[in-house]
Amino acid sequence: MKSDAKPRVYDILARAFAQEGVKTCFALLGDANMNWAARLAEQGCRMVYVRHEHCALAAAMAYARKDGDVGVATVTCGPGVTQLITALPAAVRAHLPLVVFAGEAPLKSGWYNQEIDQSPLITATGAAYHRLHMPERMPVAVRDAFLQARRERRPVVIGIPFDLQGRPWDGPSALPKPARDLLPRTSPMPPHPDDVAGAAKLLAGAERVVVLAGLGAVEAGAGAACRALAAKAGGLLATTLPARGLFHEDPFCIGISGSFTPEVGLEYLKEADFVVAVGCSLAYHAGGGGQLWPKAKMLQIDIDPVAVSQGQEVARHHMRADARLGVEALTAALPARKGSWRSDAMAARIRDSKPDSHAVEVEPGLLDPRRVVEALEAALPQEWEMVNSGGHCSWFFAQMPSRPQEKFLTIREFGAIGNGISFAMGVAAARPDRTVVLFDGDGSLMMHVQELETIKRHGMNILIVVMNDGAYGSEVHKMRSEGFGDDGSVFGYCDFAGIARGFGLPGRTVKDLGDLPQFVAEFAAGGGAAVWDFHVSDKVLSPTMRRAHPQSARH
Ligand SMILES: Cc1ncc(C[n+]2csc(CCOP(=O)(O)OP(=O)(O)O)c2C)c(N)n1
Ligand SMILES: [Mg+2]
Repeated sequence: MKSDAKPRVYDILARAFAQEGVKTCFALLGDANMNWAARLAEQGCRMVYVRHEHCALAAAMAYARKDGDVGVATVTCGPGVTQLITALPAAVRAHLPLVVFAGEAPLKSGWYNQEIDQSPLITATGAAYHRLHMPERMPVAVRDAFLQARRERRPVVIGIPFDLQGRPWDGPSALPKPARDLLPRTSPMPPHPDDVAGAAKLLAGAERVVVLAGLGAVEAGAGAACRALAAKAGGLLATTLPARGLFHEDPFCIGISGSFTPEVGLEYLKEADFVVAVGCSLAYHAGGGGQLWPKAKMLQIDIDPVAVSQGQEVARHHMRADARLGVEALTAALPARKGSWRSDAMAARIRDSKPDSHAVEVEPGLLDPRRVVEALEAALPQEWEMVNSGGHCSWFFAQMPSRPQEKFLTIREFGAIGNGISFAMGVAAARPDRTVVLFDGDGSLMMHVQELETIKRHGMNILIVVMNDGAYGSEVHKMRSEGFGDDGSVFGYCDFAGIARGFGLPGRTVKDLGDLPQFVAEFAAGGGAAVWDFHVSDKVLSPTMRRAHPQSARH
C-alpha cells in the first residue's frame, strides 16, 4: 500500500462512506473504483467481491431489504455501469434504498475507451444519478446520496471520474455530519377520525371480508392488528407475495393473494364482498387486476393511498394512515357483529387442502415439483432463511405456509430471472450466522452461475435448491399451448451437481424425497454451501399456467 503524507480524494470518499455506517459493500473492481474500494476495506467495511456487476447490485438489494438500511455496491465506469441496467429497475420498483459508487471516465483525456454517457442510462431505470466533479464538495454529495436513498427509497448512483479520485485532497479535514444524524425523526401517522368513521360504516355493512396485508403492514408492525380486525369482522386474512408468512399461525389465513393463491384461497376470494388492503401498493399481481375478487369493494389503508395502480382502478375507499394505527382505529370503531363468515369447517379446509389438487402422472425417474416443495417444507429447519427467485417454478416454492414472514425474501419487481443467487448472497451477508436456502429454476441459476465461486470464496452458508425441469418452464408451456416447438425453451437436464463440484462446492442430484431429512441433517452439520438438483417433470403446470394456457396442460 502506497502511503502519501497527503490524502487523496479517494481516501476522503472512503471515509465519508465509512462514516455513513456502511458495513458491507458488494464490489467488482476496475480502474475507476479500485483505490476507493481498497481504502473502504481498510476502514473496516466487509467487501464481497462478486463476479458480475449485476450481482453486486442485486445482492445489495437483498441486503438492504434484510438489513433495513442502505445497501451499497460499487462498479467501475463504462462496462461496469452498463451491467447494472437490469437490476436497477427492480430496485427502483421495490423501493430499495441503495447507494452505488460508480467510477466515471477521466476528465483529463479527450478520449477514453470505457467512456459512455452514464447519466441517461441510469436515470432511464428510475434511479438517481449524480456526477461528482468538484472534489471539495464530494463528501457532502456522498452524504446527500445517503439522505436521498433513505428518503426516496430508491437507488442513487454517484459517478466520480477516476482522475479526480486520485488527486490530492485539498478540502477541509473534517467530514460533514453523516446522513443518519440529519434524517427527520418521524412518528407513525394516525388516521383522521372522519376517515375512520366512514371506513367503519362501510365495513360494518360487509359480510365476507378479507384483510390483505402487504410489506407496508410488515414494516409498520401491523400483523397483530390485522388479525384482530379480521377476527372482529369475522373475515379472512391474506398477504401479498412479499409479505407472505405474516399470518402463518392464523387458521383463517388463506395464504398469498395473487398469482400464487392456493386453490381454496381462490374460492374464498371470489366470494369476498370487501377487501381491506393494508400497507400494500395493490400491484397488478396481488389481485389479478381485480379479477380475484370480482364482487369486493376495496378500502385501502396506507400512508400513500392510490386509486389506480399499474393501470387498474384498485380502490374506491381510502384511509391515509400508518398501517398499524389505521387498522387499530378501524377495529375499535367497528361495531361488534352477529354473524361471521368464519367457521371451524372453514379453518379445517384451509389447513387440510393441498394448494393444488390437480392430478398429474409424472414420468418415471422424475419428480413432481409439488411433492418436492412439500418435502422441503417438512425437512428444512424453521430458522433457515428462504430466498425465492422467478420463473414458472416460483409458484411451487411459494407454497410453504408454515414459516413466518421474516424468514422469506421475495423481490420480483421487473420480473427478471437470474437474480436468485445474488439475492441469496445478499441475505447471507446480512445474516452471516444463518443458513440461507435459495429456491431457483435451472434457467435462472444458469444465468449467473459464476457466483457459485463467490459463495465458495466468501464461505457463505447457502443451500441452493434447483427445480430443474430442463427448460425455461415459463416459455415452454406457453409456446406449446400456441403450437410452437420446444426450440429455445427446452435444453435438457444439465448436471448442476457436477457444475457445483467444478466450483468446489458439494452437489447432489436428489432422486428420492425420502432422503431429504438425512441430507438436511448432514448439510446442517457441515455448514457451508451446496447445490441440490431436483429433476422435475415438465408435465406439472402451476395452476396459474394451467388457467392461462389450458392447451399446454394437455400436451
Ligand atoms: C432476464 C430475463 N430474461 C428472460 C426472461 C424471460 N423468462 C421468464 S421465466 C424464464 C424461464 C426461467 O427458467 P427457469 O429458471 O428454469 O424456471 P422455470 O420457468 O423453468 O421454472 C424466462 C427465460 C426474464 N424474465 N428475465
Ligand atoms: Mg426451468
